[in-house]
Amino acid sequence: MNSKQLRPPNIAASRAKESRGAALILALLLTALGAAVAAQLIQPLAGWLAREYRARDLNAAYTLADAAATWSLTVLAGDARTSTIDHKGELWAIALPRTQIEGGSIQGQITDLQSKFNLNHIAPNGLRNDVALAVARNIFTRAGVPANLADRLADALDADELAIAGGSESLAYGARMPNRKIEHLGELVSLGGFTKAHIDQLAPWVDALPDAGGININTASADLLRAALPGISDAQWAKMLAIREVKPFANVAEASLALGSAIPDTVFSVNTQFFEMNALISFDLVNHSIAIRAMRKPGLPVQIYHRNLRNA
Ligand SMILES: [Ca+2]
Ligand SMILES: [Ca+2]
Repeated sequence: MNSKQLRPPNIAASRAKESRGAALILALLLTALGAAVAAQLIQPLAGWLAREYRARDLNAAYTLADAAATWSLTVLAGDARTSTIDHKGELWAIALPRTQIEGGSIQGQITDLQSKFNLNHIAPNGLRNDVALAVARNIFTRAGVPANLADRLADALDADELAIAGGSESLAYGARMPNRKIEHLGELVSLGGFTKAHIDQLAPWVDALPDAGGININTASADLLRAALPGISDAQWAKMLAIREVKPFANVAEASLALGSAIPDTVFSVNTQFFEMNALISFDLVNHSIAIRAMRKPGLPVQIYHRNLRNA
């Protein structure tokens, strides 16, 4: 029953038909057997019907989840054909409001994962980017997480065995560092020093993407930009954000000009390669939330690299 191809063509109609069928069976049972005996049969029948409905709702949810994934890939591919920058005025950024569909509803939204700071950008291909590390330290501080944990993370990500503070990483941290990128924020705890509370504090500001990729200056929140680049006056930020509101930046140099201060183009960009699509799919007996992460590399088809479907 789990096959995605099994979605009935008309869920509402077939359900109504089955409900009528069930009522008819119950009526016949009551007449033929008398209420006392029929009651014993109703319980298992009700359980069977609930399972049937649930299976059908699950199939419909799977089908819709696939449709939502396909839709987001199509929107992102279309965007790549028509623009070289990414900003919140584009089609992909428009949320799909809760929409009634046959027997249920769907709502969804694509978000730009590079509107946050990508922790793996601290050491692209195992090579530490010290400007990105400085930005990480600023963001950690703003999030209330000790800045020296950004150094620990940098040592854990970079390929070498030399601790930033000097000496070997094994000696500095009491254990050999993994020397590879992280796949999700939860991994930070395994590096030592980080707590679950630190991860909760960092989560609004950072993410872990499967590859290097800097902060998109067109989509990052004002709060994140201020945290990443401290020491710039409110007036400068206000001017820069007002310009961005009217016309997204075509490159980082343009953004630097608007800000009146140099923004490092080794950490910031004006486009995005990693997106997440979140959808909520609801039927009578099934509520599913779907999260899909997609990678859009220049010149390549948009690819799903992570998929999570769960009961909401
Ligand atoms: Ca775009
Ligand atoms: Ca290392």
